[in-house]
Amino acid sequence: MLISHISDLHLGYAQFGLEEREEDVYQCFGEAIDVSIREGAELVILAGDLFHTPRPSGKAVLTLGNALKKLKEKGVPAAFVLGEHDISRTRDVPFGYLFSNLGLAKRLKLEEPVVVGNCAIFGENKARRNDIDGLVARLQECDKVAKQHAGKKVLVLHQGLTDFNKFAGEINAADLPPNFDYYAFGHYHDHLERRFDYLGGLLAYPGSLDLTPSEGIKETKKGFILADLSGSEASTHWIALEQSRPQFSEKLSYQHMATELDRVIKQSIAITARNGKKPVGRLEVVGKDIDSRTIAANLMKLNDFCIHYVWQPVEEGGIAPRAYDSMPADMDAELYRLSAEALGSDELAKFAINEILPLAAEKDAKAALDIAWEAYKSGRFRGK
Ligand SMILES: [Mn+2]
Repeated sequence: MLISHISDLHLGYAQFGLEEREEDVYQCFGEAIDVSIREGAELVILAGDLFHTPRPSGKAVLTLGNALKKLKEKGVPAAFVLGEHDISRTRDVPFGYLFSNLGLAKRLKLEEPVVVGNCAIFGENKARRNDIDGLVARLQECDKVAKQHAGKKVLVLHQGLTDFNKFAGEINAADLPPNFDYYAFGHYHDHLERRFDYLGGLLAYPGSLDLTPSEGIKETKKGFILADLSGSEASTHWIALEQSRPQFSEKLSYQHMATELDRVIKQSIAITARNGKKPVGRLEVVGKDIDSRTIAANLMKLNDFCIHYVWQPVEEGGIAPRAYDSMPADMDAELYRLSAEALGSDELAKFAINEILPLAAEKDAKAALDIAWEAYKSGRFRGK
C-alpha cells in the first residue's frame, strides 16, 4: 500500500502579495498530485491547512477541486483533516467540507476509519489548545477501534508535537495511541520524521509545500512523502518539488556595493537557469554611514533578475539591540515588562498578551482583529 502524504498546502497564499507566488503554490501542489499518480499512490492524504485562510479565493478552491477531480478520475481516493488555517473562529462550516460533501474526498474521523485496501485511516481536524485533553481522550477511544482492524492503521492529525518543538507543540508523542503503523501529521512546515519506542510506527511531517510567512526567506527544499506500508514497517520517500521557487539570503558590503551586486546578479542568473524560475532574494547590506537611498537605487538593477527582493541595512558598530546574557528567570513577567514599556501602559500590555497574542499565535488574524475592534468600539482603552 503506497500512500501519498501531503500537508500544509496553504493554497491561496501569495508571498509579498505577488500573483506569481500564489501561482507557485498551485504549481507545487499540482506537481505533488501528478507525482503521486505517476508513482502509483493508492491513497492521497492531505494533513491539514489545505487553504491559507478559512475564506479562500475562488482560484484556491478551484485548484483543490480540480486536483481532487483528477485523482478521482484516476481512481485514487483522497482523504483529509483540516488545520487551523482552514477553520474559522466564527461558527461557519469549513470550506473543505465542500469536497467531502461532493464526494471528491473523504473527511477523516477518529470514531470510524476510511478503509482503502487493507488499510484503515483515522484522523481528526486540528484541536485547539483548550481541547487537548479532549483530543487525548478521543485518541484513546480511537485506539480501541483501530485494534479491531486486522490490516494496517494510519492516524492523521494536524498538531504540533512538543517532542519536536517545546514551544510550538500542543501534545506529546507519548499521548498518542500506540496501535498505528504510520502517523501522518501536518502543522510543522519543516520535513520531520521520527520513530518513538512506544508508538507502533513511524511519525512524519512532510513540511509545507512552499515557504510560508513565518519561515522567512531562505534556501530550502519543500516536498511531500510517499509512504510505503506494504512491508512490516512503514518506509518513507520524501520527494522534493521541482516547481519550488528558489530563494536566497545574502550579505553585501555597502562599500563594495557595485561588485557585490554583480556577484548577486550572476548568482541569480545561474539560479534562474537551473530552476526555470527567477529567485526571491533577501539582502543584508553591511557598512558604515549607510545611505538607504544609495542602496535602493543600486538594488534596482536586481529587478530584472529576481522576482522580488527585500533588503535591510546593517550599520557596522551601530547600537546593538538589547541582549540577555541568560534567560530571564520569569519569562512571562519579562514579556509583560517589555510590552508595557513598548505600549506605555500596563493594561494595554495585558490586553496584548492575554487576548491578542493567543489568537495571533494560532495565526487567527480575523479573530484578533475582531477583539481589537470590539475593544475600540466599547472605548475600553480610551484615555489610556
Ligand atoms: Mn500550516
